[in-house]
Amino acid sequence: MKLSKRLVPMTSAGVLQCLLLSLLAYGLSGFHLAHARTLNTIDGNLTILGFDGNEKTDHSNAVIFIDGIVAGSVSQLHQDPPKISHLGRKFAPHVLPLLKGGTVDFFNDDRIFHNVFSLSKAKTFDLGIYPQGTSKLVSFERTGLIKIYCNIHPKMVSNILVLNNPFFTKTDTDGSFTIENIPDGTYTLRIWHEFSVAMNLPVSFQDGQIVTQNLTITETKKVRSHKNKFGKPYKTKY
Ligand SMILES: [Cu+2]
Repeated sequence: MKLSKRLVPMTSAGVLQCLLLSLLAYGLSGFHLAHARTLNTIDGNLTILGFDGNEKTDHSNAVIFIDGIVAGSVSQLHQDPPKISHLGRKFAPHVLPLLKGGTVDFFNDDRIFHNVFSLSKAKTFDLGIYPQGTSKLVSFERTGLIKIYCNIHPKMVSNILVLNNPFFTKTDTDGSFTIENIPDGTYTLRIWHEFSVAMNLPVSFQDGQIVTQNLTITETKKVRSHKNKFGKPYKTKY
């Protein structure tokens, strides 16, 4: 059968029908675009194995972050700076992931004087010795690991991991983690832990996916003693 190539003049009802179909098509494509922009989530559980290969009871203090996303958000910079407490001769938190350009409030809430210093490449500073109730702010402009120490008490240690984008989190005691609002793309998922070798693996997201990734790392490094701010051994052991 031959198809007619004759043009048929459109009636007003035909024009209306055509308009409705166009609107419907536009609406659908608009929905599709909005859907494509839906952000993604990664969640999962991290298991930490000790030196002996046995599972630890505490799976916290691992930093899980996504490398390769250009930071489009600086919202974190407008929040109150996170605090590092000195209470009971301990820096707390022991691990702090931080967006590049962020500030940390080193707050001495202990009953004794403390010092805060770092000789790390990404940030070298010395806040001097200061008493209870005193705060000192430090900004971190370069990415990397910054080891924080007290020049009086060698056991006071904190680790600040300065990162390029806000897509990071820290594991809870049970090892659970979630990172939300991740744009579509293929990136590198990185896992940092003080006593393990860094782990990297590719991860892809598309159309509002929830990617579940269960991970296992093993402790291979032990606590190392460190020098005081003058590069000399500590005289005290507490
Ligand atoms: Cu101290």
